[in-house]
Amino acid sequence: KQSLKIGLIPADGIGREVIPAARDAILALGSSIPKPEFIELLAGYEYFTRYRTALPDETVETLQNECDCALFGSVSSPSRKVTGYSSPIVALRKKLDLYANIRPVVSVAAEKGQKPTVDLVVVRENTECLYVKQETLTNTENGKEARATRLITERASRRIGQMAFEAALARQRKHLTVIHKSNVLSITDGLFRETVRSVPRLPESSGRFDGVEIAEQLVDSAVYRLFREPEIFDVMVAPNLYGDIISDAAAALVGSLGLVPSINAGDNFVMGEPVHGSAPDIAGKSIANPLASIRSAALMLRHLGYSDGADRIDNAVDEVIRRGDVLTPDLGGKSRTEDVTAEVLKRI
Ligand code: NAD
Ligand code: K
Ligand code: MN
Repeated sequence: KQSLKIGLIPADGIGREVIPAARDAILALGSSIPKPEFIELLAGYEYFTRYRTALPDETVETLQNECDCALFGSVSSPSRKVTGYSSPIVALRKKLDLYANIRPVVSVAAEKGQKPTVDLVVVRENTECLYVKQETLTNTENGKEARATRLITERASRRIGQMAFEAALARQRKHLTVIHKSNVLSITDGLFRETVRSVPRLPESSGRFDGVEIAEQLVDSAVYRLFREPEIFDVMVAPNLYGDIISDAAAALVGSLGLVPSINAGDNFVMGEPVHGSAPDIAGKSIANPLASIRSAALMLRHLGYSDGADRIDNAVDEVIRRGDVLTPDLGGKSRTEDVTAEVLKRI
């Protein structure tokens, strides 16, 4: 391959401050990957306030027709209902069929070579559950009544299950925990649980997952155990909403949301994205932690098979965290976004 075409969608808030850091980390790899070509693309709430759409067709079409992969920053989705607005990241995941959201949460060991205490991967289903966003509001004699559809399909549960088993197989412990609440939601979560558990018995699995140990945990007690004994988890697979919540919770264990990367992955496309949102409380101050985005670039490259480049970025990030003298305020430091980025770049 001659070049790697990478769509950049910074979107809103700190997304615009951290996506340039991810771009620069990729550029710093030089000739160890195909020559990167970046294509800036628009989306987000601010774009919506001007043009009445949060995701222009041109952005989707360019991603589909021209890009090999992409990096997404973060979007500011308002908590109240805004007529005509719909989250562009939720839409992109569906439009590009990026059905898996893979979120490694790893603490950095104090010394090189030491084992991290938290070392897990959340594999989150990325297209359905409550995020199908089918909500209704009706007036009843007892006041308003709001309802939401929660969709769980066998197809989506099977393919996220397959992705999770693959993720577990690739790791040293080969341990997979299925997260659900089927003691209460026996039909929806029951289908998720059953379908994921049956993946090793599918004909196409042909025994390849025999070495993966499978466990399960109700979502509430999973969060409890995550805080008390995070080392018991290796790969966790969950429906969309639980996976979203668990990964933010796990981020607290490693010190900051500003450290946790993800990829949105499908069979034909991958999009790196920091787990955090647009952080309006710190946006515009140049103190956002760029490391989650830089790690997302590495994760994206690893998914595409450029593991040497990914290792170089990850090692540089780990070293900056381990040294601890140039960090953003979320990690107790006093440095600015661009200083942390520069520290990483000179180590790549
Ligand atoms: P958030 O992730 O934006 O912020 C939560 C807290 O973590 C804040 O205190 C913030 O300052 C801090 N934080 C997050 N990222 C950081 C970083 N890189 N460096 C330092 N500190 C960081 O979550 P929120 O405040 O609940 O949501 C804010 C907005 O982001 C909302 O509009 C929400 O809809 C949106 N959001 C978008 C995405 C996405 O783009 N995929 C994900 C989550 C939230
Ligand atoms: K994000
Ligand atoms: Mn989230």
